[in-house]
Amino acid sequence: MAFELPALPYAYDALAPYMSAETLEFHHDKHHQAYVTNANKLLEGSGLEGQGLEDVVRQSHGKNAGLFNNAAQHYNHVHFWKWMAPNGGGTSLPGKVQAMIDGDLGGYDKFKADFLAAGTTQFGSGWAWLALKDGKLAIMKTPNGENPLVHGATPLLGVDVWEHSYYIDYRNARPKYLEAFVDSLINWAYVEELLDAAS
Ligand code: MN3
Repeated sequence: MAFELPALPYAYDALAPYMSAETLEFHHDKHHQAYVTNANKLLEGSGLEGQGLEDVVRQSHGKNAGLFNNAAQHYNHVHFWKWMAPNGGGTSLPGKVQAMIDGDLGGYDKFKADFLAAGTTQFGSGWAWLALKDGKLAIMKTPNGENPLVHGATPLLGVDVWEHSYYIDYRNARPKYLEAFVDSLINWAYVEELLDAAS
């Protein structure tokens, strides 16, 4: 079962001005496509053919670096497109995720500050995350393609901090990109959907 590049769930210009059509054209059509193409090549002969994407990610971790990097990035980007929506962000969150952010992370303002700090301090390429671990929400950061799946946690929200995600729109200003992501792009309905599925 070959991996496939999913279509973006919105038009290329739907996230402007926070993320431009040019960024989405390069990021989705070139970068994500390359992860899919490479993962499919590396899956052949790996012994993991026929496994689902999450299992390929977990089982290749620490054993098959090439396959892991590309399959994990495919997983991360499949969700990344859905973690954003036109008119996203804001402070009006669905009930369950709001309650857990209040209970586990000290409220929305502290969540936002800690999530931005995780993304800002991830040195080099990687991701910042809101994840469910042992029944509680946690903020995490990971290098390169790594994600919470390989740390026994379920990713609920992730932001790509590779330069290809923000350099066209924000140049070197990663903190501005992260702030726009939280304030204006997060698809909280999808975060709630993943939280419901995981708990
Ligand atoms: Mn990316």
